Amino acid sequence: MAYYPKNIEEKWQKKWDESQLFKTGTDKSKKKYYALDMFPYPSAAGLHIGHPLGYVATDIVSRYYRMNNYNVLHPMGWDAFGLPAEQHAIETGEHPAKVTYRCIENYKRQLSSLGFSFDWDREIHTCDSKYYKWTQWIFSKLYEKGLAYQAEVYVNWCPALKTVLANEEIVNGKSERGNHDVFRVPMKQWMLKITDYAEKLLDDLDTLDWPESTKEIQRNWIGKSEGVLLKFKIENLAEENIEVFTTRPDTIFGSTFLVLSPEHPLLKKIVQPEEFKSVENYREISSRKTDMDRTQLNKEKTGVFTGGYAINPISNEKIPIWIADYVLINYGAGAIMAVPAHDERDHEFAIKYGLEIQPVVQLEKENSEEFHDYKNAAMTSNGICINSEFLNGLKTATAIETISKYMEDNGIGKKTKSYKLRDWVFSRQRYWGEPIPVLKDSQGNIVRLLKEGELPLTLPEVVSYEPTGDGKSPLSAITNWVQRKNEKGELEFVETDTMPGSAGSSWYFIRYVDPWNNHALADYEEQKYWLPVDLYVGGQEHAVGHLMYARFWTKVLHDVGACPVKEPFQKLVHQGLLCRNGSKMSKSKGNGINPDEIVSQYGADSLRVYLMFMGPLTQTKEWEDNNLSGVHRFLSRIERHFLTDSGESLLDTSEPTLPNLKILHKTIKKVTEDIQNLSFNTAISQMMIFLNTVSENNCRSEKILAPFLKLLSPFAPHLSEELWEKCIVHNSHEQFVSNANWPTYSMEYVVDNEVVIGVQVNGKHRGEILIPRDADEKLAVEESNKVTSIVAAKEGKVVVKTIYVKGRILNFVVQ
Ligand code: ANZ
Repeated sequence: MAYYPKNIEEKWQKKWDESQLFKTGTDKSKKKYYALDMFPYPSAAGLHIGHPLGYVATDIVSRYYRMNNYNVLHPMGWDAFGLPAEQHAIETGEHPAKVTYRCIENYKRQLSSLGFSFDWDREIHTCDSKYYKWTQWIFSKLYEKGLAYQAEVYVNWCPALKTVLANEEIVNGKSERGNHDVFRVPMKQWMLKITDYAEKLLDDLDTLDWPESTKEIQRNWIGKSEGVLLKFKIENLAEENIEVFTTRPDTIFGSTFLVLSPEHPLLKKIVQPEEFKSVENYREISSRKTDMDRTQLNKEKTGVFTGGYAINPISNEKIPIWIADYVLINYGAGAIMAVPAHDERDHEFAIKYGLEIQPVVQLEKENSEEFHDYKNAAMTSNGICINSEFLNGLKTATAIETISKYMEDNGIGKKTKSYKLRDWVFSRQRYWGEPIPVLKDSQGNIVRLLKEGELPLTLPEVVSYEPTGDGKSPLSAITNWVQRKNEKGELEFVETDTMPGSAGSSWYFIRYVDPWNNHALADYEEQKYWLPVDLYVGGQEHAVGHLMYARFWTKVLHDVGACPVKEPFQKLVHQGLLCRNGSKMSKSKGNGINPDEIVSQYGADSLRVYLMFMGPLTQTKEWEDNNLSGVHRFLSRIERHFLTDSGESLLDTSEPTLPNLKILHKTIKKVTEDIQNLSFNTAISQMMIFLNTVSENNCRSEKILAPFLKLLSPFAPHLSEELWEKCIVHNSHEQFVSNANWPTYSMEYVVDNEVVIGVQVNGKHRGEILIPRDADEKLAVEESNKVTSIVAAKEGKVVVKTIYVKGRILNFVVQ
């Protein structure tokens, strides 16, 4: 009888379900463990093989902690709002909810077939109004705290999709979906002031057990710079100043022109009539470029002269004002003092347009090769000021300090911090998202937010899912939903923008703690017990977006007293990429793997063990069909070690022998530690060694093999459960191996007390002895006297010297 998993896997999934084995524990005197996967967006394509890679890992950990008597929270749910379902609705007319729930059903079937120990009683759908009531509530808290506001901002407008896109939704300047053109246009949007939390988001990274590379990505995304905000007077425009942000105020004497971003608000006043046309033309061209395109260092710099001049506030020299799209409106002050001698971009720009270049920093070491390459001076940030009047001779750091103070004292500049982090554009002109709970008057002014008792503000039915041509959400066409009469009989208008996809996923980990609460987003005491998440597993592609937003919301909720923790995810792990034939698996490349096929051919346990055996969880790994069969054979061999061909138990109740006890205890130790370190591949290797050893020793002792099944069960839960039932359960008070107690090891079997060492006579190997590792020379010699080959080699000779190295060797020098 070959190992045929299909029947036993379905049988155990049903039994676990019926006996509610994985229901989250409620006895708060126990320790807790919260193991979380990034919940999926249920796409029509179904589960990708990359999903179970992370899910198996958290499932093993969850099962391990359950068996160690922890309360384990291991939930699953759905990131269910989003563009694909809506696009489908536009194309087919089918309600996005319908297609979403159909996809969810398929995902759930697929996940269940893999034997995951999720507590399905806590399943969350972000598109369920019972859930998004609280997403809306959080929005109102953000609003009350001044963290949600409306502003005209430059957004990525995609005319073909008739919607605003997030930066993440744009690839190479085109919409990720459909590859359409994207333009930068100003539009009134809801914004969340994540920048208010920049400092906290930066500082608290140090407290997290996250991959260093992800923390670094977040640090760069927040992009803190310290510098000076400096005012330049404008010629013939006394009432205005141009502000620039610079991190190198020490180079002020080398600033030979100013550059404004093409979107700069003062541009209208500065530009001279003869330059109108070229400026307008240039603005139009740069509006098509994304920030990414504009800031790439290797892109050729372009720009135009405005006709206007500014006055350098320190040297009082008159310098021309240009516009160029390498200067971003959203960073610093949206304008720069160009220092072409020392800034690479400014240098390229000055060369191209024939602008003056004035070196003001020199390298410290005159003899160094780079000395004459003045461009390098400032970039290495350890030069000496030249051509800079009272700064001459000062080292860069001191010069920055001196001139900053001078600027502050003279009211020209102000020390400041600047962040690359931008406020979060929080509105979309789409149907399939959380309605923003705001009432406006006929002029579009905000009247008030809906109160908690008025939430949820649910989505109405619409006739068309298409955004209106002027960029409004399809909700704006539903007059009887949009218009309401207040007590005074006046008309009020419901906001028609909806929230972006990342809203619901920014707090779902809190809801799992208490998912059916109607009075709060989750009970505070429950949160105190369960949060933060102990282990969060998901892809590194979320290093900024989701992982930054979730941290931000958690901090805000903490500050309004709704959440006890400041950080949501204590430990974060990214599973590695799965490749096949050398490239990342994907549907479009045709090298994908459908988990359903693997499950029906090899079984879920084989897939689970194989995914973990491929290599370290976090590394990129290559899919090999042969190795999958190898893992399947390993599980078959386990089955045959326990059962006869007709499925009878082969185990006996004999007392275990020492070698079998040793391999068992070593295996318990290794598997235990490896699970704690998420080193699943090495845990599996050890279980393979175990199987080889007990097979060679023909060991069928229940006392050895029952604990082994416990170790195996987080990895291959179905097979373990089946063998437990057939071979162990009649002798055990533990009905399911899945919630049996995790085995413990004792050091006496783990440490190898005895060693075999070679014995030489005059340097020649003559035999071996088995002695305690720390045996003294006397005992070693005594033992060697019992070995005839050694005794024979010494026969009739005199031992002149005995050399003994503990645990290594015994050598007799004889004459
Ligand atoms: C003069 C200067 C001289 C600068 C020099 C650099 C080197 P980080 O460190 O990334 O914050 N800058 C300021 N605002 C900008 C904007 N909106 N778009 C593009 N560039 C901008 O960079 C700060 C530096 O980037 C600032 O310091 C400014 O150029 C430029 F040898 O001022 B610097």
